[in-house]
Amino acid sequence: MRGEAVPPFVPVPNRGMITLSIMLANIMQGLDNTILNVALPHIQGSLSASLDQIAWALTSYIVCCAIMMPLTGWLAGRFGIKYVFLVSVASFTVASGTQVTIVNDGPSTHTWTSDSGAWDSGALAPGSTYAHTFSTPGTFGFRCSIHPVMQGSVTVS
Ligand SMILES: [Cu+2]
Repeated sequence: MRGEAVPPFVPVPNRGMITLSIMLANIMQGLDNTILNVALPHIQGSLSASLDQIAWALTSYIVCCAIMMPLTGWLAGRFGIKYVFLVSVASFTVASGTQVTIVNDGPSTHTWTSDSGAWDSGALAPGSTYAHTFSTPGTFGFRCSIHPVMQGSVTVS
């Protein structure tokens, strides 16, 4: 580097938007780091898991981070920083899944039952909610098992 001329300043188009997108991706990563710790007791309760069993969720997350950190540098050198960044954000968004929450705001009890048996809310009293996360794209039919006339479908793209 000694003796080389400093390259002239080249203005970067959309510098603000580029900065903002990188900041948002960093915030997303930071949230992802902490959200599992916050959600762990709730996940443990939902799965009726012991402390040893649920600790594996954190252990596997840490192992994945340990694998991906050095790999990111290699991938960025091989494919380019911009491409690796875009693929990372896109795959994170897809892998996060789409959660649908159904609210029974009617006066009678209903169920939200999948036609394929993938989910079943059980009896939903008026005012109660039920959430299901769709991890694969497709169209999923559902019905109310109390009132079989009530049918519908959810399309996940
Ligand atoms: Cu019903």
